[in-house]
Amino acid sequence: MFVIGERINGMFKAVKEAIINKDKKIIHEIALRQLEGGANALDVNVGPSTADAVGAMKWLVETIQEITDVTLVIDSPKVAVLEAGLSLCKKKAIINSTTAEKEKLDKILPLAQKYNAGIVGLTISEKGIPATASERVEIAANIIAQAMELGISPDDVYIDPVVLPVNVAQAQCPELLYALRDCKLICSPSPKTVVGLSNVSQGTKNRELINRTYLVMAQAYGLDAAIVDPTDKELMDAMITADLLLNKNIYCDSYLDAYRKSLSGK
Ligand code: THG
Repeated sequence: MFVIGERINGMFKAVKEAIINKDKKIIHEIALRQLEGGANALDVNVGPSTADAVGAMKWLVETIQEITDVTLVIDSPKVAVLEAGLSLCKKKAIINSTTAEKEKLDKILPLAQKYNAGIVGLTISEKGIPATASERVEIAANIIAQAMELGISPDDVYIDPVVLPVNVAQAQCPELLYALRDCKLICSPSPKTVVGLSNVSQGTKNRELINRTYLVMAQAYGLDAAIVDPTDKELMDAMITADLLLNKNIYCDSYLDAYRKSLSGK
């Protein structure tokens, strides 16, 4: 599983304050804690209420790159903020995200091409988020077709079927799993799949339990990458164990330690 750390997000109070006060130390700490927990990449999102979102994104990307060269996932609904982040990334980045809405695809796919970046495609059309797996797959196929027209390879596209909170959209939880499975059949090479896991438990009790149970289920449906909290040790243990049972790591009694050691060796 490709683990994308979710914690550098202005929706969290500590990050919001760090952006306002230009406090690099806080951002460095949050980045390092996620990498120690097992993150393979870091999501970077300035949050919904930042005044100068372009300036904040530039500051976050530069600050993070002072201490790590890990892959950055530049997360914003605004094209100008995405480009500000991408232009500073030293390593191949991932754009998070476009929808299948024409206006967004027309602006964001050329950015992926220009910066040779991966791109997350949300299965959202002009009509919003669909209710069924098959509609999600149809929207995903649209995004991939448009990307391929620009010469972007399907395996640089991460389809995100959009996790919704179980307390408001319970029937969507299994539909998302079927979409993860069926998106793989759209083309060869297949697109990758990704989810923003923590959405599922927003506003619920038992958040951690719901998160880790759903992550393991999604892994069984073929999920490739997930935006998660890598500092949640029980979540990471469940994730590593699910990969073991899917025959993605070799079994030994100390497989949890072995997995973590293999990460720190990278
Ligand atoms: N898909 C893609 N990108 C995404 C999402 C997605 N990026 C953002 C988000 N969803 C994934 N990241 C988070 C980060 C935090 C939370 C959920 C998803 C979260 N935050 C607490 C809450 O809302 O209750 C905030 C608590 C606090 O304020 O301290 O749950 O789906 N491609």
